Amino acid sequence: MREINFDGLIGPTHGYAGLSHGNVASASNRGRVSRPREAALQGLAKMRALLGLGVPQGVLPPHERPHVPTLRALGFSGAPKEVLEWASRHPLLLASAASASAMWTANAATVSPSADCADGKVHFTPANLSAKVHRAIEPAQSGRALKRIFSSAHFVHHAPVLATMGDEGAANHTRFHHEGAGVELFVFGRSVFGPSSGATASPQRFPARQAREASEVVARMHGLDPARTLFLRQSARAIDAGVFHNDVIAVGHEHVHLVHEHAFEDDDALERIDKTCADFGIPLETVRVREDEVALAEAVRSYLFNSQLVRAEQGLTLVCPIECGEGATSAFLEALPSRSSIEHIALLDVRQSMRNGGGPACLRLRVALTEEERSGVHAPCLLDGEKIDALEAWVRAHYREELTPSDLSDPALLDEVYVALDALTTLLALGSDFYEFQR
Ligand code: SUG
Repeated sequence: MREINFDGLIGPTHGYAGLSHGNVASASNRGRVSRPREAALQGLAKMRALLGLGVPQGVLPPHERPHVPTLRALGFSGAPKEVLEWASRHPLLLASAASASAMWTANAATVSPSADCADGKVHFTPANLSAKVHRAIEPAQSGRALKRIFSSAHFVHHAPVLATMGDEGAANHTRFHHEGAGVELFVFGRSVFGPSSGATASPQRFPARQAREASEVVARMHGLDPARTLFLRQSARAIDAGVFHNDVIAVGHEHVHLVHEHAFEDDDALERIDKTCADFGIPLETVRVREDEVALAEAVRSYLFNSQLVRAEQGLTLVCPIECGEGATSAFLEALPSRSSIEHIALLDVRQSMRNGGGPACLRLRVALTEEERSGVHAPCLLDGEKIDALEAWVRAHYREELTPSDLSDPALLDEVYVALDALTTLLALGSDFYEFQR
């Protein structure tokens, strides 16, 4: 079994609208001029770097934005140009319908590898992302893309969980494994039926997005073994510090768990993970990061825990955002290889995405597949150097250098996006009915 990272290709309307209350970077960069071309090229450079490390890489296409059907559903009627003009008088709604947030594919779905699922198939559940208006419009297109790319009999696709049960996908899901079946950890911040028993605190400053009940639905749908599945509550303190997903405060892969001491609400959380892994022969190595090494605020600044932990040709490697090269995080990383089985540290520049609170790990969806399952994946979405060259040329041909909030109602932008996405469906052989505007 081999893990493939499916990165979201950053879309042409990448911008900073401050849409994610609780996400410190999103709020603090609101209104800033964005650089869509640079953003997409940074994303592609990350994919190339991962390939260079010997890690297989796939791509998920951006969504159609501004999404005119959403604007119509919000009451803005008329021809597309009139819709944009009317919506421009409601900037937050227009920005929501134009957001390129589908780039953060760690939120596209939860994926369970076949080894963990009762029927021996790979299971996908698109996240409903119901906590934020701009993200709640993603699940339909994400589900369509996943079905198109993973379409053989090896794959099972579920509907998103009921929207009142907030589900943010793989960003709150970690899998530990050694050989064969793994242990799957789901992290939630709230319960839809009120505070869950044993909870000592609720966040005061920022909302919790993930509902425990949603994680439980996903685990049942995927046919996971309850003995190998854990549901743990994220700490209110972390959420209030700006940790809006668990992947902002912990990262796990194979038998290694890099985790902040304040990630979980319950004191025995790490012990429970350890014990469950031990029960199934997984020799878990927990790297518990203390507050006095990397404070929560520093973790949110540097995005240390939003690094990708990957099995590279050179050994276990932590692929970090370039912001980790400064401050207390930098000192911590220098010493990390001497205290863990993480052998190498790589720093990558994804600053355009980082300014929206999206680090390297947010930009990818992990899909672990056997050789046979991999042969059932839509091959044009699996990358090699040549395909990345072609995608870079596509970005250079179609993306604007800069984008301001007022550009979102420019009818020319809509035309540019349609031309670009039409060309992309050819490049990735996704068919001529992949996007709604094509139908
Ligand atoms: O949902 N930011 C995203 C960042 C998602 C990060 N994903 C993971 N942690 N896996 C979010 O908060 C900001 C968009 C804006 O403000 O324009 C935004 O949606």
